[in-house]
Amino acid sequence: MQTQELLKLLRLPEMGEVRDYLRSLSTNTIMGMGAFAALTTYWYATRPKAIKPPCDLQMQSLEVEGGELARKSALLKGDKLVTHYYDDAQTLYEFFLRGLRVSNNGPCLGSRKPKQQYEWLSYSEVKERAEALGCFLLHKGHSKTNDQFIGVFAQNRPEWTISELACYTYSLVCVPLYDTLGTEAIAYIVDKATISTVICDVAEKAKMLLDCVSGREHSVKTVILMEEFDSDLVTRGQENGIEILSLSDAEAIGAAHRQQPVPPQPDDLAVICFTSGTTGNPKGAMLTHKNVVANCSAFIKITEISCPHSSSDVHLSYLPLAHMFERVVQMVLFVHGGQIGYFQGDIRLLMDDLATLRPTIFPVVPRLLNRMFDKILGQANTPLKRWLLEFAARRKEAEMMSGIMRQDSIWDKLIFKKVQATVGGRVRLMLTGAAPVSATVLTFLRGALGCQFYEGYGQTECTAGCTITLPGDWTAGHVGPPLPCNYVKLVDVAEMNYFAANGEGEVCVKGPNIFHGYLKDPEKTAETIDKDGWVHTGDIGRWLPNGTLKIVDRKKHIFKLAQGEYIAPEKIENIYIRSEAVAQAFVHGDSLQACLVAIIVPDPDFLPAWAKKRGLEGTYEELCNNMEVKNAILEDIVRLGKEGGLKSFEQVKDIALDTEMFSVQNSLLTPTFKAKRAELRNHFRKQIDLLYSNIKM
Ligand SMILES: *[C@@H]1O[C@H](CO)[C@@H](O)[C@H](O)[C@H]1NC(C)=O
Ligand SMILES: CC(=O)N[C@H]1CO[C@H](CO)[C@@H](O)[C@@H]1O
Repeated sequence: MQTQELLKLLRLPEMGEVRDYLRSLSTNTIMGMGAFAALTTYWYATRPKAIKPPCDLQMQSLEVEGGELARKSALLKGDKLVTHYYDDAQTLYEFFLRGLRVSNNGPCLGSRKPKQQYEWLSYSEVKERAEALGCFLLHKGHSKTNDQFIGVFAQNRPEWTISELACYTYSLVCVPLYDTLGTEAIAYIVDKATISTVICDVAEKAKMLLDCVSGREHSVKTVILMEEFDSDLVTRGQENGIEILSLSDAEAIGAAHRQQPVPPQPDDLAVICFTSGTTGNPKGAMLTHKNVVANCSAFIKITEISCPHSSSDVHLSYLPLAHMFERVVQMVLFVHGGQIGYFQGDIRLLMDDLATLRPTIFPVVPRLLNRMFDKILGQANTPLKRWLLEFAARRKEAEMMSGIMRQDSIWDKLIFKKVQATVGGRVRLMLTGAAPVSATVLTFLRGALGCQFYEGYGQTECTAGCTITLPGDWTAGHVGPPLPCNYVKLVDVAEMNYFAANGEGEVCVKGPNIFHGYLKDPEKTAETIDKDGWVHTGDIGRWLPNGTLKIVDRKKHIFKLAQGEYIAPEKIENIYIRSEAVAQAFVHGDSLQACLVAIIVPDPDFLPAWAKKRGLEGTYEELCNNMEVKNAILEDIVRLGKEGGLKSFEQVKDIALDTEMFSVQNSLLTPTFKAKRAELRNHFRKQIDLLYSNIKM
C-alpha cells in the first residue's frame, strides 16, 4: 500500500532525477528493499556537504579574560567588539546611501493594491521624497538642536520608512507610536517626548491622537496624514490648535523650501522606542545610530559566508515597524541595496502577499510559526500522510543535525515543496525572535522550509538582540552565542538558586548595541543599566557546553507553592498552548495553594474540529460550556505537559474555560502581547477561587 502510493508519486515530473537513480538499481534490489528504503538510500547517496560554519560549533563563545565569566562570540579576533561592517555605513542615513549606490538605484520600497502586482519606488525616488518631507519638518522649526522628536503613528507602509528616513536625513529622531498601546499610553508618550509633529496613516489615528490631547494643554502642533481626510477633522484640529495637512502637501511645501541634508553622527539619537512593561507607564529606550548599526553589523558578520546579502534580496515587511526587530531587518536590506515590499495591512492576506512578492528573507515570530506548524500537521489528515510527513521530517532533522540545510532533497520534492511554496518558494533566510519558540516547532519547520533559519534572543534595550544561533548549528533549544557586538554574562540570582559559577544566572549584556537609557527617566534607567554599563534583562540563562545560551527562566514571574516548589508559570503556559484546542492559557498558583489551576481560552478556529474528533459537537460557546470538552482539554494539556518534561507539581489540577481572548483592549495583555499577570489574576479571581474550592472538596 505504501509502496503503491510512493510509486504513484514518483510519476510526477519533478521526480525524474529520483526515477533515474532508482532505474540504475536493479529491479531485484528495489523489490528487495521496498521503495521506501530505496528512497532513503537515494537520500543518503545524494546528501550534500554541510555549509562551513563560521567557527567550531563545539565552541561558539569564549570567556572574556578577567571579565567576571562574561563571554563573547567566537567569531571575534581579540576583545574588540564589532561596531560596524562597512566603513561607509556607520549611521542609518549612510546605510541608505550605500544601498542607493550598490543597487545602482534599484527598486527600494514596494506596495500593492488588492490582487495586483507590487509597484516600486526606486532608491532615488525614496531619497527625493524623504528629503522633501524632511525639509518640511525643518520648515516647521524642527532641527537637530530644537524640537528633535517626530512621532510616526502608522501601520507598515512605504511612507513609514520615508518618514523615518526624512528624520535621519536631517538628524531628527523618529518616535514610533502604535495603537495597541492604547490612548492613555499615547498621551503619555506625546507628553513625555514633547512631540509637536505626528505623521499618521489614516484619519482614525489622527482622531485618536486628538482624543488624547483635546481639552488640555499639549505639545502637538502639526499632524500629517498619508490617507484622505475630511474637513471635520481639520476643524477639530483647529479647535485644538493643531494644523492637519496631507503628506503630499507637506512634501510639496518641503520641496519649495529645499535645504541640504544634515547627516547624523554615529553617536546621535536615531529612535526612541517606547516599550511597555507589565506595569506602569511605557519607557522610551533611546537608541543611537551606532546602536542599530552595531546590531545590524553583527548579523551581517555572522551570515557573511553562509548567506551573503545582496541587492537581489527581497523582504516582506509585516511585523510592526514600531518594534526594533523589523527595523533592524529592514536596515540590513537597505545597506545591501535590497527591496522591501509591504504587506497590504491585513495579516489575513499575508499568504497572498508572500506568494506575490516571493521574498528571499522572512523574519517571523513564534505565534506565526505555531500556526504554520498546526496547519501543516492538520493537513496530513490520513494515517499514511501523517506517517510520511513524520518520516520525512525525521530524515530532514537527521540531515540538519549534521549541519546540512537544503530544499532539494527527495523529501523536499515529495513532501515539503508545497510548504515552501506557501512562503513564496524563494525564501533563503528566516529569523525568529521576540519570544521563545518551542524546539519541536522550530526543528520541524526548519526541516520543512529547508532554508537557513536562525533564532535570536534579546530586547529593545540592546537594539533587538544580544545572541543569535550560528550557521550550521540547526539544533533547537538554545538561542546561540553572544552577537559579535556584545558581551553576555550571567549574574547570581541566589533566591532562585542560580549561580554564575555554575553557568547559570540573570542574563546581562554590554556592548555598542546597548541603549542610552530611557527618555527622561533616570530611575528606570538605573534599574536596567548598572554603573558598569551592563543591561540586566530579567531573564535567567544557562551556558551550554558548546558556548551557546539557553534561556531557562524569568526572574520575575515566579512563585512558590505551599510546599515550597518554585513555579515559572510562563514555561508551563508555553507548553499548554501547544494543544490544538488551546489559544491562550493563564496558569495560576500561589504560596497558599498546594497546586496549580489555569484559565484556558480555547481556539475558536480549531476547537470545533478538535472536539468533533472526540464525538463532541456544538457551537464554540456551547463547547466551551461543556464539561466533557473541558475534561478533554485538561487531559490533552496534561499529556503535553508530561511530554514537555513538566514535573507533577508543575501540572494544573483543574482548568476553567473562557471564551474571551486575553487582549490589549481588555487590558489583559501588554501592547507587546505579554500577559499582564496581576490583571489576569484579578479578572479571573472568581473562576480561580471556584476551581480551588472544587479541588478541596
Ligand atoms: C550544543 O549543545 C547542546 C546541549 O548540549 C546540544 O543540544 C546541541 O546539539 C549542541 N550543538 C551542536 C551544534 O553540537
Ligand atoms: C537584523 C538583525 O539581525 N538584527 C538582530 C539583532 O540581534 C538579534 C539577536 O541576534 C536578532 O534577533 C535581530 O534580528
